Amino acid sequence: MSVRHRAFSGVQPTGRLHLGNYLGALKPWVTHQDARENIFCVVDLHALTVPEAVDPRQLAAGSRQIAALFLAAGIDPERSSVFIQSHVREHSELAWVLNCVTPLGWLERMTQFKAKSEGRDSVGTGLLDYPVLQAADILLYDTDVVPVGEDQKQHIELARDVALRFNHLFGEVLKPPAISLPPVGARVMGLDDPTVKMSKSIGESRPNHLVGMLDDPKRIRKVLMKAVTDSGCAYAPEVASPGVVNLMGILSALTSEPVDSVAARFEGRGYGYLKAEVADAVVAELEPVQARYARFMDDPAELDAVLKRSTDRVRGIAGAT
Ligand code: AQP
Repeated sequence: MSVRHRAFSGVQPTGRLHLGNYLGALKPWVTHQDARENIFCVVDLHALTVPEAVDPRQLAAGSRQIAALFLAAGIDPERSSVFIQSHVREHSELAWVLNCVTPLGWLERMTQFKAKSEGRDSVGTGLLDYPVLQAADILLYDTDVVPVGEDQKQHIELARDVALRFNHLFGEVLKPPAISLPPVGARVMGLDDPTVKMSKSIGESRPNHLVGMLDDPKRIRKVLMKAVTDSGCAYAPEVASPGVVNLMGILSALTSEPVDSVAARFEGRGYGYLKAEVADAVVAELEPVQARYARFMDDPAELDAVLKRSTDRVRGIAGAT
């Protein structure tokens, strides 16, 4: 009998989930759901690392909403575990143990820490320590593979290094994990500025930056039709501008049509045609997700039951570690 690889991944309950979160994480989780044993976590403790962005009255409700979105996206709770990080205390406990073996210099080098701490008067220790808590999340479950977007590559490499260092000091205890990136959609760029990653925090102040997973079709179409491109009409991926490459990547990730084929099909036509087709594909993909989300939110008892079953299941693994 073949042993199935175990996958672990998480999403922070901060802001509204967007197309980048969906194509970089949720959709690939669903695609590979049968091939792996899956543990998916709403990482609410990670959200505390930027405390000024957290409304304590909203955190629990926001975490449930993200869990409902996992399910609405197609995660089947019979085949995959879906739970909230702070409900399993071993995440914090292992993070402390791992803190004690992680050199400070490793954390100071993390590009996400540098970007998120830049220009701030005061930075909480939690922001620096974020990747160690993430390593604990992963290593707690003997994870083989971590399906994430490209922005998480450095953090997953750090989790590997922490596991290897721990094992070097104390013997073979922790399994060094591998990263799994989707072939397209691993880095969805901002629609108003395709040189930066689509990001929840930027989306809060710039309305045309992102498409939210729960946005209505009218808004989705409006934002995509306004997406920044260029004044030409070049589609070949090696010469197309970043905005066009981004739109073709979104279409390819949604329809599985290779980017080269998308480029060939649109050659000689204006970008408006590409934008309209991307908008149709995004609406067609998200409408059923939104309908299922509404059903989960209408049935809090069912959502609670799913979360409890998963929490009980993963606690067994976490406790053993
Ligand atoms: N633009 C993206 N393209 C592809 N994948 C992405 N992910 C995030 N942005 C993109 C992936 O989504 C998963 C959840 O990540 P998270 O909850 O940690 O979200 P985040 O990285 O905090 O998301 P943002 O939007 O980038 O938030 P801020 O603005 O707070 O930094 C991960 O697998 C991530 O790779």
